[in-house]
Amino acid sequence: MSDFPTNKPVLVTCGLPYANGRCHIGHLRTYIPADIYVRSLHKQGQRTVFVCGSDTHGTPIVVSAEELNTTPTQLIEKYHSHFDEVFKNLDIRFDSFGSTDNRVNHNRTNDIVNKLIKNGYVYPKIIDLAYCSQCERFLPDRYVEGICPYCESPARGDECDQGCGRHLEPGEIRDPICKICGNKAKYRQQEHFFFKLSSFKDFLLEHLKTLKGTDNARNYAKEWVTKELRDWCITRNLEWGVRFPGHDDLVVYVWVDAPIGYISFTEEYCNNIGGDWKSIWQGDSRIIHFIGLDIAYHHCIFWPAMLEGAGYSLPWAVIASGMVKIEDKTFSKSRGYVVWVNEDYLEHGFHPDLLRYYLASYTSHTKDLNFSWQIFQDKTNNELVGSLGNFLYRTLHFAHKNYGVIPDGEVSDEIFKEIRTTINAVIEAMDQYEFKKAIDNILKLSGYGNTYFQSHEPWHLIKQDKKACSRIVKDCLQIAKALVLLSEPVLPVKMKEAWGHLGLNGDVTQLNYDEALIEIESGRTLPKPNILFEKIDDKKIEEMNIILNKRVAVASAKEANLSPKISEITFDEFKNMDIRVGTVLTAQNIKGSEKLLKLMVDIGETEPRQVVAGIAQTHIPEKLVGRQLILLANMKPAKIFGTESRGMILAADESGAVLLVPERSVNNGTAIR
Ligand code: B3M
Ligand code: ZN
Repeated sequence: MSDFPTNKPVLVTCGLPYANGRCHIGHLRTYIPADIYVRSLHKQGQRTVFVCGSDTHGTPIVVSAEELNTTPTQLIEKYHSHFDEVFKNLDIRFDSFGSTDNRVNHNRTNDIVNKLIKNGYVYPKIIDLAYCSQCERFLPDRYVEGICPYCESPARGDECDQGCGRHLEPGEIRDPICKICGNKAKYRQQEHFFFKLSSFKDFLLEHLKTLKGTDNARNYAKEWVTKELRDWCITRNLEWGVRFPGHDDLVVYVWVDAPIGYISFTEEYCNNIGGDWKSIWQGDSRIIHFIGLDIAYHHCIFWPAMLEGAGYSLPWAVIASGMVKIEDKTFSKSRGYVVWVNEDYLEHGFHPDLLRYYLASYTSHTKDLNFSWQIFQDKTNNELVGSLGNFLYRTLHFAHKNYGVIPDGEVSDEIFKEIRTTINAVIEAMDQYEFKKAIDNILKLSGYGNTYFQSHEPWHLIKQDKKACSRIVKDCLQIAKALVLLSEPVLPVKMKEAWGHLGLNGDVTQLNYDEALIEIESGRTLPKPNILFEKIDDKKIEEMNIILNKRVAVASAKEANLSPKISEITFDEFKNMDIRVGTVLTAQNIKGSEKLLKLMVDIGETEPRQVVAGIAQTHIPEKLVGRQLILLANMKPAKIFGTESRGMILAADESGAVLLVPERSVNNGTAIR
């Protein structure tokens, strides 16, 4: 048995999803096992606080907001509620799903950063920063792309995401390119503030000796701490984020305020229920972080050093999962190897429990998980339908049909022994964060039950010796009760249903594993059971593979088209383009956008034409009024940043927009031939 329960609440967290895009099954690689783990702790009588929330700052947010022509606030609101809804639909039961842009997190971050400053762990330093002369701005993190100086792979500002995976400090990336305009960036000097991570080497080596969780995270961190521990730049030139104390032109690096979200979400939750968050974050509760291995550095090195430097409790365990592959290909949204939770799964009517089962039972938690629709069908049909579902249904159906109640008799000792062995094996596996192993033990009990039922042939026995048959049926019902309790953390919705089929009261999600060792009560009415798991048919899987293959094909075609291969057009096709001369009547900035202008243009029609143009960074609106320009008038109308645009201004794209204009003034509406 594990050394749980402790009498103090255990805090379990999951890495915070960036609120800049939809939830895919790669996200779920850690969220579902974490939820299973928390449910399993509950079944051992352990109190827990389970928190997560949206990561709402940093360049992942602001770059996405610009690309989507929206504001960071609108973007994070949209995707915060998206993730919150998806997690609820998948029965991932966070006690608090917060946002790092909540006031509590701004305040908590301020408290911690001020403590680090006061304790002498923060110092100013002039550094070289990528700067774009075209966009006239510094280029923090994902605003700059280039080459990783360590492995020569293409990398983005603060992370070598396609190569060695290292964290990159500002100024490290080679051949920097501005992500916004594509221009070569230069380096310019600017004062920033550093966290003295290097002074925590001895502390971290000690911390990593006692840190529990998975070896992959600990060993990765140990290697880095031993090899090199560089101070981290903890400020950025961004408008959006948590202000760095005393510097209105700087915000803290997102990896400062994001993990502090674990504390502020705990604070929010405890404040709501009248609990004491300090007993967790400044006490001796266990703090357990579930993350992807790609952020092990942040969680095993940077974060504990920050906590130590500011006088907060340290993580007790870090559990790092392997990555997700799709059809054995590296997960990649840009190449189409992605499975979206809503569009590709829930909206196709697949039950959430089936995906929970797949993601928890496919492989060891620290290994890479391959998702394929074929494997999904096989696991559902062979394991859930063929083993667990089959045993539960045949037992309950036989008992309902032949007895209508839980029959008399005593459950055999052999059965209780089998159940206890399974409970211990499941708890041991959960303690090792080996969810597949836990589920394999559950399936082993289900296999034992199927063999027990089959070998005693109750359908014959009932004709020869009803009393003996009652015992067998009762034994099988006890096994069924145990299976439902043991499977609830993985299959919460289906096991709630199954608990009802056993005619048992109470909420199975609130009952301990030990309930399985309490003899099922004879005489309780047994309702007619339904089939818990339906087979997934080939046609459905074929349909899902077509969707995935189409997505991959479109992505690769798009990638191919990125290379400038402009196909030829005929004169007729050119004649289909309605290109005219027009005069600008009005020109205004569009609220919230740095790039867009709304123009009203007279193109010789009764009504002026409204057009949105991405020329705000190269043209002053007032100076455009009265000027003639060239407009493609038969573009399909589009809504850009909430503003309708009916046409396109023609400009040469050479380090920003250079407007095409007629060589002399002509009538508005004059056609270009
Ligand atoms: N938002 C997502 C990632 O890099 C990042 C995690 C923050 S956890 C504090 O995986
Ligand atoms: Zn690299």
